[in-house]
Amino acid sequence: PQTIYLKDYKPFGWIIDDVHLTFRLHPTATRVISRIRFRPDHDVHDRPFFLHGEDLKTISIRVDGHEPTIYEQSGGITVDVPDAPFNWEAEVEINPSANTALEGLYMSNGMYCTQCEAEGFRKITWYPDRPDVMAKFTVRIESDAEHTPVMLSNGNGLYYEQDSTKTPAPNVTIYQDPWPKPAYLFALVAGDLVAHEDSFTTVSGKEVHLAIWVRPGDEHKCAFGMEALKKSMKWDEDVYGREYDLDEFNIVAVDDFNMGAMENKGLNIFNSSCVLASPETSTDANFERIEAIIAHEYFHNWTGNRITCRDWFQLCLKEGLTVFRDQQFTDDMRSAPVARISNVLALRARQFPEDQGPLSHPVRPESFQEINNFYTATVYEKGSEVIGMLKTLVGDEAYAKALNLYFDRHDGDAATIEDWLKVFEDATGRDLSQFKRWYSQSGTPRVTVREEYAQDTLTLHISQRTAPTPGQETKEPQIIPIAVGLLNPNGDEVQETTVLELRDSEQSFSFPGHASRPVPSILRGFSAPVLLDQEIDADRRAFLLAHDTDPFNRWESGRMLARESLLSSVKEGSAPNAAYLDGLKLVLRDDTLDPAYRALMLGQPSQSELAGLLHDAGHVPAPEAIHAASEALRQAKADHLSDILPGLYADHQVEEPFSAEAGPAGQRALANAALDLLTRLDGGATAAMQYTRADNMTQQLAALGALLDADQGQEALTAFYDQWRDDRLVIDKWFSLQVLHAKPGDAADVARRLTNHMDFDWKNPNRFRALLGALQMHHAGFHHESGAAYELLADWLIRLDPVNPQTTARMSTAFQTWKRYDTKRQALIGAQLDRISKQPELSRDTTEMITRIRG
Ligand code: B3K
Ligand code: ZN
Repeated sequence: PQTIYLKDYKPFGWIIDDVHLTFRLHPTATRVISRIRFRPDHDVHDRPFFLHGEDLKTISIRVDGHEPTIYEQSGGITVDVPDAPFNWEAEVEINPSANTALEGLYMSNGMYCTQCEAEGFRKITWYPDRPDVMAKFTVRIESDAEHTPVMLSNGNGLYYEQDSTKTPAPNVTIYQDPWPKPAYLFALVAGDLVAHEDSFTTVSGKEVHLAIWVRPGDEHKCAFGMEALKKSMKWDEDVYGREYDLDEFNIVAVDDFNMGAMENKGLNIFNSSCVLASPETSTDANFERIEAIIAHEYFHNWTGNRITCRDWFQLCLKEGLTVFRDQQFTDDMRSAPVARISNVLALRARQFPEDQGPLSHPVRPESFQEINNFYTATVYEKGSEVIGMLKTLVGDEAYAKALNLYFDRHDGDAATIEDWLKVFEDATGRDLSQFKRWYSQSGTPRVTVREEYAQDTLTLHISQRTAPTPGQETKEPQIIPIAVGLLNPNGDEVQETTVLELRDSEQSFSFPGHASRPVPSILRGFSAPVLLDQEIDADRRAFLLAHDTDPFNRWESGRMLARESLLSSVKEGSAPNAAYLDGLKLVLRDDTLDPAYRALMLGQPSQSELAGLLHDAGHVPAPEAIHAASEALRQAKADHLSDILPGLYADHQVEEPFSAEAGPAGQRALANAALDLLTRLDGGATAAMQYTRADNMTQQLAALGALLDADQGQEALTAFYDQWRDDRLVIDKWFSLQVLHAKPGDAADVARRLTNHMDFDWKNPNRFRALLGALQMHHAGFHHESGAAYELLADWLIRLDPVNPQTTARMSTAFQTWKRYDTKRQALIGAQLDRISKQPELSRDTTEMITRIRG
């Protein structure tokens, strides 16, 4: 496959004013007619006229009414065109039913839908399918009213005509989008859909018609998403001054979708799992995720659509910023400390392994073979962290000023990271050239802090170092904002949070005037996405766990105690740390603390996180030992907290009717965290009771998981299936849960058995991920010494690749950590990687991933 480089960027060479598309829908032979007006871009008019196209059956192509000379190229055509404005007309035929890759125009349960980002529009018609070519689209859709009573595209609906006197009754709809956009934001949906409708009046008084479109029968699952949408619209006006810019905003739920959702202009398309919600079928975690994703896609209207990316290397320009904005939104809607901890947990679980392994790449990559492989935790989540650091460094006011400048200066542009940083430089007068390294250097910086106390002064000697990553042997120092506070030995804060700017490889920062030695609380709020090494003993951690005024660092102290306790039991077989258990009990007893926060306190580092830490410290992680230590710590917590668990459980039962708000959700989270431990004491008695009484999915699923842990779950599992067999999203949970709660030695077998279940519809990405994604999340099961799970996953990746390369490539990241493990496991995984890469016609997506993972 060909490698594309950022440094080779060249503009297209022509400008498009208008695009007119006509779709004559047919499940296996859809006709797409395009009429486009091109004119030379005189600044850069020195290259052949190249249009992308893939899997298109060309019926006709005309340039100014004549058949032009066409040269076929890989991935498209070059065409002889005049050196002056001209009219392009093409008719192609495509087959939506055969499109299992779910990219371009495809069918999901009899419904037509599209996914064009990143490069799917080229599967619809000949076009310059690149984000820097922006045009106004008018779309005419023709079909019949019986199969596709509802037809939607971007922008505003202009014209509808259904003629029921004819058979089949024709249906014609025209949509017009007044805003120029790149082709990746194009969307079309047609099918038998029903709407949950509402409206929103914007700050300047314009009424916007809102609709969430679903299959008949799912209407009752739309209300929560609609509320989330209205809150997002209001929040973007209040906080960023951004108003919506069309007469309608449509969301469509689709069952077969490669990722979460897509921000197509005025017509967001969602994986049904990321929009449909009801208390009976969705967990609190689902509700929270749905709210965040609806917000994320809506916020893209300004950060992504009005201002888009010049090329795909700039992906973090829209994704990092939009994640940052949706995280701010969640902070405002829910508890900010709880949200921050959850974001850091996700960053450590997904981004850190990526950044510290063979797939490490900068937030703005410099080359790729398949851009879909770069919609990563690094581009998204680290991309957001980078913006958070920028905001910390310049301050809230300057951030707001820079953002206003960004919207003013770049509205309607396809912009770059240079443009983004320039608005901050212009708004603040600050030189951001060193800061830019966060975009170009990959890897997680390791920050080491040494303390010195003399003459009433505490000095922090701080150094930074980033290990080499693929393609980047040496690293330059980055600017790292380190938020620090100081506590005196009584636990009172004597220095409130201040931000140290670490710029050099080594720097010292002094805090004079402390007659007794203060205890520093370092990297408050996780002010930078780094690894922190600190000389600190268990007593000081316990002190911070009891007294830190920064909620993130207070949680972090407990986390570090748990981490150290686990690592020493894996390495030295030591018993769980008493300071941790005592400290935890104090926190859990403190009723002034938010239940959701206390629930997070009860968690402990995952087994794969521990494997990474052991590897980091020069040990070879043994998955079975890590599993045993994790289980032992859970049991120790259950024993140590046995006197308070029943109370915690009982006091956090929600009596009021279900609400997905943060308050009651936090109570359920704490009760369920207590249940998990209680089950280790009562053998599942409480869980069985909860299962019978549960009237919402959060409680039903937690009870079922606890019962499975106690080996009491078989009956409930069958009942659960019978209850929910007709609800795809719930059955996804049923698949995942059985694998996640299997014994390590059984996980692969359980998963293999489930692949034979009649409901294992493996071409549906949600179902595939539910089962095989759960297997890779079960650390001890996936890495069981038999190698059975490696083989099973490889079998299914090989099977899925010709059908859906994007999902296959993404799921192959399960192997990215393989070099951490012992030689026997490396040989087992290596053999599977070889087997995958030897498949004839392996997709470009999977080839690139496997090649990078093998290193
Ligand atoms: N922009 C889309 C992701 C497209 C992924 C293409 N493989 C969703 C989002 O980030 O909002
Ligand atoms: Zn996004």
